[in-house]
Amino acid sequence: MKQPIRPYGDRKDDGVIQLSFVLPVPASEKAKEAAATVAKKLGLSHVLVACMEKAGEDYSFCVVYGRTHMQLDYAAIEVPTVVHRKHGFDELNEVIQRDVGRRIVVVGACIGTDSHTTGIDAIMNMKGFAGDYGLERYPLFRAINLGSQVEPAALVARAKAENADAVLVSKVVTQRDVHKEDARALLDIARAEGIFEKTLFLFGGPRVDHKTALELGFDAGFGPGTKPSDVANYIYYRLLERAGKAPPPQQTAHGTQDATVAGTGEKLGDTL
Ligand code: B12
Repeated sequence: MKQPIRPYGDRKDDGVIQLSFVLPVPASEKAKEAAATVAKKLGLSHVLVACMEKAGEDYSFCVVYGRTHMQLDYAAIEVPTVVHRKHGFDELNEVIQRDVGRRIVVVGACIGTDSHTTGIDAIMNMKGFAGDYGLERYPLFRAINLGSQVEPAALVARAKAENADAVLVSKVVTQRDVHKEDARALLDIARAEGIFEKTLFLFGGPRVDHKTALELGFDAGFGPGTKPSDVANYIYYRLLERAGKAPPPQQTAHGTQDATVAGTGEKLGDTL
């Protein structure tokens, strides 16, 4: 069934949207008219330049309101998401012991020239993120965090040497799509080194989503708000899948949480 929607600002379906952008000219009445023209050329009506500020010597930053008649069918939008059942900390360790029978080895890094380690640290370091323990804290994970500015070849080499189950790749800087370039290079090296097929490749960062990661050739993508337990559970279930084992029974001593979409906390019920 169709579900038509339209953006709105004041009253539902009024079509009002807000744009902000920079023009490479000093702030002035003429620059305001140029900003309004940009909005009109984008197809907006009832255009209002709500604010224009100096942004450096020869630049202006502006906020513009306008109306669009565009409408879209929300029901027709399909987005792949990482879905998995979610076990609590103790229970996950128990089921890994029971079903995998050894520690799961993960090797991660922030690759290329990127020095933003907080994302990969949030997932891997003992302390974790948002009250959720990192992978180092799980007795049934062996988490090797190589830190920042790691060349893709070095990450692949370490993963190969450790016989890693999963490689965790983080990229924060995305200017000129460098995140995609580095990510593709890493997978090419993994293929050449013969570890691509047998290893899980997870891609994460503020501008990464599951769809992008799949398009690049990764097994999954994780964006802002991802918790280490999302990643731990995802890896466990994918390893079970790859081993051809059925998902384990739903309940154990500690109880089983509902499945969630990684990073959103959205409940999905028993999907696995
Ligand atoms: C802190 C910070 C820095 C610190 C980093 C310190 C460190 N040790 O990490 C320092 C000062 C070094 C820094 C430097 C630079 N920075 Co900086 N930095 C930031 C800042 C303020 C916060 C980033 C952060 O810590 N986020 C918190 C973490 C927890 O969030 P996260 O990375 O999204 O991680 C989560 C998820 O994405 C996911 N995740 C992430 N990775 C992975 C991996 C896997 C496998 C999985 C499963 C999940 C996962 O899980 C995490 C937890 O939920 C941002 C702006 C902002 N407010 O976001 C700019 C920002 C990222 N920096 C930016 C820039 C441009 C730079 C510099 C290039 C600036 C310069 N000209 O020198 C340099 C780059 C240096 C380099 N070589 O990389 C830009 C990037 C723009 C872009 N899109 O490319 C930003 C967005 C600022 C901006 N608005 O311009 N920066």
